[in-house]
Parts: sequence; C-alpha cells; structure tokens
Amino acid sequence: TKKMSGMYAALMTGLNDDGAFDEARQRALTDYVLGQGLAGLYVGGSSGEAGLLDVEELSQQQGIVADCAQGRDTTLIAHVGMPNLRDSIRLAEQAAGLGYHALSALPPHSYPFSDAEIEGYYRDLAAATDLPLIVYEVPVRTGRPIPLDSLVRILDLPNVSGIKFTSTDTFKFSMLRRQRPDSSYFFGFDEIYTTGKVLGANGGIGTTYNLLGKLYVALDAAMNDGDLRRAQELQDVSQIFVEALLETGVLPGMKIALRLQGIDCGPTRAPMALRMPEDKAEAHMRAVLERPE
Ligand code: NAY
Repeated sequence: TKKMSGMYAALMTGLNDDGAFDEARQRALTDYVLGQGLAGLYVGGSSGEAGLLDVEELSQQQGIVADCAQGRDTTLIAHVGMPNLRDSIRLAEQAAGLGYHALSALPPHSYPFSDAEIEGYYRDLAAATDLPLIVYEVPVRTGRPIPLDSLVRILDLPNVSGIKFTSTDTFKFSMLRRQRPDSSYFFGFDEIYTTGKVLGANGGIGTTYNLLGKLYVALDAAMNDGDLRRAQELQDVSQIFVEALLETGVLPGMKIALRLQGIDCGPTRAPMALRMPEDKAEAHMRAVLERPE
C-alpha cells in the first residue's frame, strides 16, 4: 500500500461557554481548518481534548467532521484511542462506516500496561476494521516511551501502516524508520517539524496547524525544495507561537488565538484551564499573532 504523507491538523474541539460539546462551533472550526490547504484532519486526538470527552461526544464529533468534509479532497484520520479496547473498537467501526481513511490510537496508558498488553491492544484494534492504523508514540502524554523493539513489532501487525512520533528521541525515530522503511512516519512536535523531516518524516500532525495550517504547508514545501533558509524562517514563526502557548497552556491558548481570528470554540474542558487571566492571555496571543513576519 502507498505511504501516507502530508500535513494534518490535529483538529480541536468546539465547546459551548459551559463546556458542553457544541455542534455549531465544531462545524465552524472544522470549515476554517479545512480551508487551509492541509492534506487532512486528525480527529479526536489529544488536541481535540479526547482525554476529556466521552465516547458519545467523540462519535458525534466524528460524524460532524465527516459531514463537513463531504465533497472535499481531504484525508480524515480518526483517533480512537480510549482507555479500553471495546470503546476504541466501537469508535473505529463507526469511523470506517463514516468513510474515514485511517485510524490512529494512543497506546493504553491508564494502568502501567506491559509491552505485550500494548501490542495486543494494537493487534485487536487493527484487526477490527480494514482501515490502516497509525500507532502513536507520545511519552509526554502516556508517561512511558514504547521500546524500539516493541514499536517494530507493532508496525509489523496486519493493517498497521505507520506511526505518529511525538517525542524528542529523534535517534529512536531514525532507527525505527531504517528498520521499517515502508511504514509511514508522521512527526508530532510542531515546533521541531524540520528535525523530523530531515530524518525522514513523511508529514506532520499538530495542534498549531489548526491556525497556522498554511505556514506548515509552506514549511513542508520549503523542506521538499531544499530551501533550508526559508524552512528555518517558517519554523521560527512556529516556535515563537508555541513558546507563547507554553505560557498560556497549549490548548487553552490555541482557543484564545482562534477566537481572535473569529473562530470561537469555547474554553477547554475542566480541569484543563488557562494558566493566566483571560484578558492577559488575549493580549499575549494578540501580540504574537500581530507580530510582523
Ligand atoms: C493530537 O493527538 O492531537 C496531536 O497530534 C498532538 C500533537 C501535539 N502534541 C501533543 C503532545 O499534544 O502539536 C503537538 C503539540 O501540541 C505542539 O507541538 C506544541 O508542543
């Protein structure tokens, strides 16, 4: 099968002011992101506050996004990683029925599972539908990197087509790619995408792409053209934006920045919260967005 590639927004979630899932806000945000010329959307992942939503809300969101994407040339990846395999499979089956093109899942991490349990989870999830499955290595989220030999075994499972690698262990990324060159490699840290690309990433998936989608498409193109000066300029802009988000909290700050662009997707769901008063966060994000390039 052909490798997957390109730049994907890890789609964020529309909530109302009380923190309930909000269909209208989800649609407006999805249309805004679809307008940025990215390869597609990664739906229901960390950036979508999936760890704070329930299965009903995630299935509703899958349906809304599929509907917004109707008739558009875009690739939809459904993140279906839930604390238990049954819910993950339920979301995967629904995504397949809705016409999603691929699946992805965080490794189970609500208990200290063994490598064998994690591999078993991916084996069963991958077997549940015909869709290609993208493994997710993200130790900052799970608290535990998956060992290289275990990642290789997961990539060898039927229907497992690639990995979203969100770790600064880039040597491990390279070793994995050289051991399994036919898999698809997505790099998950927006602020160092160039690093992943140099080491062979086929694309990127990230939070800040919701807003800076065009910038990341241009960054990937600059890298493909070998225009390293341009790539570095663009990566600097992305880094300055991420630095600002680290002060507000990444997702809460993104929601402020999106609202400043006219896209209100509400607050983040508790307990996730802004790390500074709202008026201060607004001024902080406005200053970054208005910064001359
Ligand atoms: C997802 O699952 O929604 C993602 O793709 C998240 C990717 C992000 N990584 C994490 C750990 O959340 O975009 C990155 C990240 O927000 C960005 O690089 C800022 O550090």
